[in-house]
Amino acid sequence: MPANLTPEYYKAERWFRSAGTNDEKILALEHMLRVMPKHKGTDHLRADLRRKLSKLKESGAQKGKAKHADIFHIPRSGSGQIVLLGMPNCGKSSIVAALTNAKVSVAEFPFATGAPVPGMMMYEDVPIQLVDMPPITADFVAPGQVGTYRNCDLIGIVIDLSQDVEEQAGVCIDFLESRNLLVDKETATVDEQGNRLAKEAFYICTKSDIAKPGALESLKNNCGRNFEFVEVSLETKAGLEQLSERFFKLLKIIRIYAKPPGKLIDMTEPFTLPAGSTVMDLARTVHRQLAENLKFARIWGTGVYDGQNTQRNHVLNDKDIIELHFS
Ligand SMILES: Nc1nc2c(ncn2[C@@H]2O[C@H](COP(=O)(O)OP(=O)(O)O)[C@@H](O)[C@H]2O)c(=O)[nH]1
Ligand SMILES: [Mg+2]
Repeated sequence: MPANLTPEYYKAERWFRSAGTNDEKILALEHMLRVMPKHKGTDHLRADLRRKLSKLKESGAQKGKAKHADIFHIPRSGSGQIVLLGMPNCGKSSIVAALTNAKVSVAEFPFATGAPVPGMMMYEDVPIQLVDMPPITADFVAPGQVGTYRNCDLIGIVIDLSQDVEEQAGVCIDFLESRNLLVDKETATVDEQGNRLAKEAFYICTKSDIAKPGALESLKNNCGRNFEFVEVSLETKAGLEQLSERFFKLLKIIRIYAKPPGKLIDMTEPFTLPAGSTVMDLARTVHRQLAENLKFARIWGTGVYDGQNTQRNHVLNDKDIIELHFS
């Protein structure tokens, strides 16, 4: 009986073939099993894929014991991790060089960047980690590279406005879509362990100083996804402040200053929490064990009276100041 496999299945199979790590292969195989049509004609294939999957999971469990270095694994630090994606020479390294003190190589020749390079930038008092990446092209993505994107908080798609923007957006979106890396209605955003798989993305449009006429309009109108975008020039530094601000907004985090009872507020190192977090979420972040003993909290900030007593489920706003009282 014919298997009658769908285009969606073949897409998942391409993802599997290009996967550079066991973890990525497991994700791709699980997706293949999910999208495979269910009928007699696919029984053999299904059994075959299940076998492959359990073998991979076994070998992953064994390997977990031995440490092996994965250059594409960049441990998160700061309040959020943003990883750049783009074709050769689009300006990825220039962005990281302009905003952080990381040692990246900016060059006129392609493939100057061979491995991810993380740097730390500040948006006001919030540390944000920015990761420079090797480029991708329509035909080449370094094996393992997808892992860096899988692990991040936000993807910055870098588009060179002096080149063909539709081609660049096409290559980048195809890379992300074919690996289920983009948040949308159909894509599962978390796996069984609760790890986030799909990400938000946005465009960073570079070289605004030498942009082709109409490049931005063409990106807005002809490139499928309606991502937000920021326009910058690394040459004139125009737009860099807006870019940092956008990073903070798109990470969807808020900062909260803690005021120990009877002491001064620490305005130097805010706690950062996902937007929508409550007083109780903050208590858990400040002190996991004591959180349940939270007696009351006072708040100074948006939409409240100064020093007002507040409920455990009160939703916090960016820059609120909170005094937690534990019993
Ligand atoms: N005129 C202009 N040149 C830029 C800009 N951004 C990057 N470049 C140049 O473009 C080339 C490639 O930049 P690079 O950051 O190495 O690109 P990457 O391959 O994406 O990391 C370098 O020669 C940069 O100086 C920009 O905004 N304006
Ligand atoms: Mg580079």
